[in-house]
Amino acid sequence: KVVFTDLDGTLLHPSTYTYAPALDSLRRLQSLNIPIVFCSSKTRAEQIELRQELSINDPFIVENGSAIFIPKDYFHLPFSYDRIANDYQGIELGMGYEVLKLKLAAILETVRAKLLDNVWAGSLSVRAFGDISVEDVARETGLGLKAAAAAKQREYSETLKIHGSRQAVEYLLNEVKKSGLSYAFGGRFYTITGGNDKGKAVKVLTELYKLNRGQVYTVGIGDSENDAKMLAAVDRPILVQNRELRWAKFKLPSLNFARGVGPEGWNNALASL
Ligand code: 2M8
Ligand code: MG
Ligand code: MG
Repeated sequence: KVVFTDLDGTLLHPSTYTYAPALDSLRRLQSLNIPIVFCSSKTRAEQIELRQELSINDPFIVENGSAIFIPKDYFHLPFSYDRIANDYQGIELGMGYEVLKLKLAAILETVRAKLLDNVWAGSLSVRAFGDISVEDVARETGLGLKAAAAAKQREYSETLKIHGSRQAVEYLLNEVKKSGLSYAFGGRFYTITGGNDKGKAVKVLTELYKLNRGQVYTVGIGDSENDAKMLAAVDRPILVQNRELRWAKFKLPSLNFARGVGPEGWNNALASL
């Protein structure tokens, strides 16, 4: 078995970011040597911090499927890796941050011009984590300053806080898609990437597990819309409850619904597995 897990709102509580309620199941999986693969919008810096805290040594997927990092000597790779970062071999599926930012700036310029010209548009405000201070990211997210600084270390994606009329927001998101970029809603913010998604990264990593370890049974666990493609790519997809005690709306056959918000749902779902 391999467990692919989202972080915010799933292994981590949607408002407090605690993983404490999940620890029983997490330790049990570790004692059974079942890999726990993070698959989140979070950056490499954020995920490395959490992996160290939890003594997790498996590969991880960053920035919404933008790149996979694999500890050296964990796998035999049938192709060469794209980069080495810390002690990890990185496979890059997404667009680099600099190029992405240029594209995004061009899109925002077009959108702003269009909105100025149109009475239907209403208001629009867009704030990018890359452009605001550590203090502002901390305020927006509820993260501490150190964690907020790690969230700002983006390599392949930008997090946007978007406010505005429905028409304006839809227009912006549509322009993002038209430009060949992708967006995913993670509960509070939008993550913009260069056309990649969590599903593709999970598929690549699953193939590597099969190649190196034979048959694998994959479990995926998430809480929101941006987990849809990850959940569609696994054998056993599970949704935990969000902060409103509801399950995100999904069109996916054979989905499993865990009772409990975030890490509590995580603990329940993986205990019964
Ligand atoms: C952003 O990610 C969340 C979901 O994972 C979102 O999109 O709503 C990212 O910026 C991430 O790096 C950051 O840690 C998180 C903080 O809530 O927000
Ligand atoms: Mg989430
Ligand atoms: Mg996430």
